[in-house]
Amino acid sequence: MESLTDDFGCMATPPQRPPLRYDWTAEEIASLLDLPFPELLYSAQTAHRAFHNPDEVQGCTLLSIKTGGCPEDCAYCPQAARYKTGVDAQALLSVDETLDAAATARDNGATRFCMGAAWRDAPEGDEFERVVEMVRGVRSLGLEACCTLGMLTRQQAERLAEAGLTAYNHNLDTSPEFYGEIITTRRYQERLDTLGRVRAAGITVCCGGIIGMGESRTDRIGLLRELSTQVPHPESVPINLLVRVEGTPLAAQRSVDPLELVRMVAAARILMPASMVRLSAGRLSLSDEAQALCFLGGANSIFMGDKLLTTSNPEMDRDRQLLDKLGMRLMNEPVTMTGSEGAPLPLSVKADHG
Ligand code: SAM
Ligand code: DTB
Ligand code: SF4
Repeated sequence: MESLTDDFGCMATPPQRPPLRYDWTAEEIASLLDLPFPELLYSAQTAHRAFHNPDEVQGCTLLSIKTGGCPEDCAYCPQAARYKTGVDAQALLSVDETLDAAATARDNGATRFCMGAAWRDAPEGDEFERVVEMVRGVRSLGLEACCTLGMLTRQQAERLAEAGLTAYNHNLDTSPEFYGEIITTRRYQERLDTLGRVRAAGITVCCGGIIGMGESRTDRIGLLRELSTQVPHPESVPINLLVRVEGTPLAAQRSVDPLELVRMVAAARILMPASMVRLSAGRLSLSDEAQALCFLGGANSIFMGDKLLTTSNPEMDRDRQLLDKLGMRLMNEPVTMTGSEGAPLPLSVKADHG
């Protein structure tokens, strides 16, 4: 890790790494979310600094490789065929189109490239083979490759692993109790089953959720508990703020206080200190100050580029200015996946902690 010496020559020694815990209770998580803000941020910073360089965030770029026309009914999603959201369905992109976008993302400073497809289940046959080629290509560009293709079979997970897939994104989105209010076309257990297959194939897990869908604090606690009691923890935990899209059932949801998002990020950081906590969808509606608080709370990744999958994201220049203003920078190398206790560590931290 680069020296944490400040301008006054004071050495900020990284705090000792706490052992990772997998037995968090709902009561403990509730107490964390209820902490006075200064205490919460102090605890999150302490956890963050033990495992990560607090001045760095990973830049990830998303590409929708297959857009719209999805048969599922996820109430937040602009790509569900049943909602009139103005998203035009688009067939699976070619390998070349995808790799061109990945190369551009890399040139812009991203170290992780995430390919999203609006499928309920990953398909079999030619389309799947094309995705496998994409994964190989993205890896050969020196990027981490992440896919989110819906539910996977064991064989599909193994094929993706062989191709070098770094991570598979499959979100639990919310608590088991609230899930049925948001999605009726699949069960929570089906999500967990796919996550189990991803893990068994040796691919790292990217799993998180969304706030702002009308869920209660108890539901946020339920989601955090599901995530933080997985063994091992998901290596990557995206925290999304609902992007309210006209035509979806959640278009008119009340906006969430950004400080609630900061609390969610900070709690995720404390519960899963070695994981990457990703400040994901919804940044366009956040002030610079709110994003800075999320970074202080332990978020260490953003999506870069003016588009997420189908909705907008801050322009790259705006993010560069934000990081500059904060004296922060993008990680310049991918994150290794072989840290202590099976958790991922940025290469820079690994070098320092052995
Ligand atoms: N079809 C696949 C699936 O559902 O797993 C992959 C694509 S899906 C768009 C990936 C994730 O994006 C969802 O699980 C959800 O967490 C997030 N997402 C989708 N629409 C969103 C929105 N409007 N606001 C915030 N997050 C959203
Ligand atoms: C995640 O948790 N958020 C990203 C990524 N994983 C695939 C997707 C956000 C999508 C936001 C809505 C859209 O742009 O369509
Ligand atoms: Fe389909 Fe995924 Fe959107 Fe749900 S979140 S409607 S599964 S694309």
